[in-house]
Amino acid sequence: MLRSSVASISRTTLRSFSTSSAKMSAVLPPLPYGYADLEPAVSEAIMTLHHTKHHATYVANLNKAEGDYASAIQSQDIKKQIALQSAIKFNGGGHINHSLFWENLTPVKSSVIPTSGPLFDAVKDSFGSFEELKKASDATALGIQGSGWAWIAYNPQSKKIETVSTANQDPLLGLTVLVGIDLWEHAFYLDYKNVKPDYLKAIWSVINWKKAEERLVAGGAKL
Ligand code: MN3
Repeated sequence: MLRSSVASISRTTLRSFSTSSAKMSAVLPPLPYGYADLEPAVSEAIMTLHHTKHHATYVANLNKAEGDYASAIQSQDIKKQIALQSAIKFNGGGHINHSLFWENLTPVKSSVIPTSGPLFDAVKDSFGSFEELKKASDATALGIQGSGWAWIAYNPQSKKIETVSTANQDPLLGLTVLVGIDLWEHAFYLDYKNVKPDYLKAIWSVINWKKAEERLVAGGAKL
């Protein structure tokens, strides 16, 4: 039984009904904090650009591609349907990934690594400690060639936490996302230039471990 990362975001976060057309369309979710609230880890400039430009563009392009896809189904244009699939994967993945990412970040003062509970137990069981989890997560993130995402995820089959990466905007399928880390240059270049280890150290200081634990429990971890 495979689980999709989509399952860990509520449908209302990703979509809303448009009353005028009664069509479903993706919407840009608001950040659960202010644009400057992740400083000094992530600057207000990056957060503003990343959310209002990058994520907003994935949402707009996803809606355009899905609208075109619906038309192509109506006109039974199979070639057009096939041609649209990469745009749906790229922009749909971008929307899913960023929606997960914003929610698994939090201001430094509320980023507290747990010392007991389901997430603590699962990390201890899979990695020994949060320090070892960070080492594994960093190694996975630094192993990405080009643009992509690093994930800390729960595998419901092995019942272990794993660190994995996906390329481009590919969403993580089959595992429950606990934490996503954007490794596209637009996520860090303004603040950290090419020094990815400094970005990874900073992002670790703003991880929302409460959200990660909620996702772990919702993902079916029995601990
Ligand atoms: Mn991004």
